[in-house]
Amino acid sequence: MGRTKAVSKIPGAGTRPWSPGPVVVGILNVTPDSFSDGGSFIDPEAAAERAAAMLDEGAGIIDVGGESTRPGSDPVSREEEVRRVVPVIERIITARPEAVISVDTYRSASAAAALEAGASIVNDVSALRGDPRMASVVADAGCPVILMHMQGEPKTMQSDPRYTDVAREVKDFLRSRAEHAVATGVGQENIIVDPGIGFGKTVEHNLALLRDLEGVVDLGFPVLMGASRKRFIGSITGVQEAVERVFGTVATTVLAYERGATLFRVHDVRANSEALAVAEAVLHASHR
Ligand code: HH2
Repeated sequence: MGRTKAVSKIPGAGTRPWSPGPVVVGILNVTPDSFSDGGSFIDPEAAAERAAAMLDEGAGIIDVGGESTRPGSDPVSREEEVRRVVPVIERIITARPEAVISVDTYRSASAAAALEAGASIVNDVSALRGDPRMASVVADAGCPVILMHMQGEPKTMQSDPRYTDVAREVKDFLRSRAEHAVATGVGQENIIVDPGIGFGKTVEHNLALLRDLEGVVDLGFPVLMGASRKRFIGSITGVQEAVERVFGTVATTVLAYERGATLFRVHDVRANSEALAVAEAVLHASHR
């Protein structure tokens, strides 16, 4: 299933289809209703051009999604999701055969179609809870999977999120989902975890998760941070337009990198790549 990728070895961390060091994951929403870029890339040609631009700006992975999971959003059908993402993945791979693509879906059939079209990572915001067949699709493909924390469902998750200790509860959830994934045949080395910034969380919950990110990092899996342009940044900075929240986003990227996250799912690839290059040089005395 899918293509065989050139892989780089990260000592002690298995074989992964991306390079060592911080990785920028460029967001490509092939949707009419995503919260910051909805409607911009619904045309497959425009989407493929956007992917190429993000690769040129430093993205190591392109995350292609066909359904918005913003607060209050409605699900789309599996057929519609496949119809949106597959032609885009095919176009990206034709233009850039070396591109590493993740598919942002919780549906096993959509994941399987995307892997067949050339994706090589599954980004599942439900952490394998949304579809009982997802774990076996990922296990059979032998591909990496992103397991994300979410309290509730997108339609209602922001109505009244509650935790006693958000950092501990998110960590415990991710540990148990990783254990479930391994029990169903997913390779330990193929697991990436994500605290799910903005998914059933208040501003304070998001800030606590960023502040105490080391707890999630201590699980021993690569950690992905997905704070790009999200509402909590606007509520701190006062920037109402999501597309203008780039400076606040960069702050989250650098802080999360310093705390041990290594993958950064962002809309503004160049700004975050440059910030990470400087952070990497300071923290690890390494130039790219
Ligand atoms: N956030 C969104 C979607 N997918 N996947 C992971 N792993 N982590 C995230 O934080 C995450 C995600 C929501 O952001 P976006 O894709 O920009 O918007 P929308 O859901 O409206 O398409």
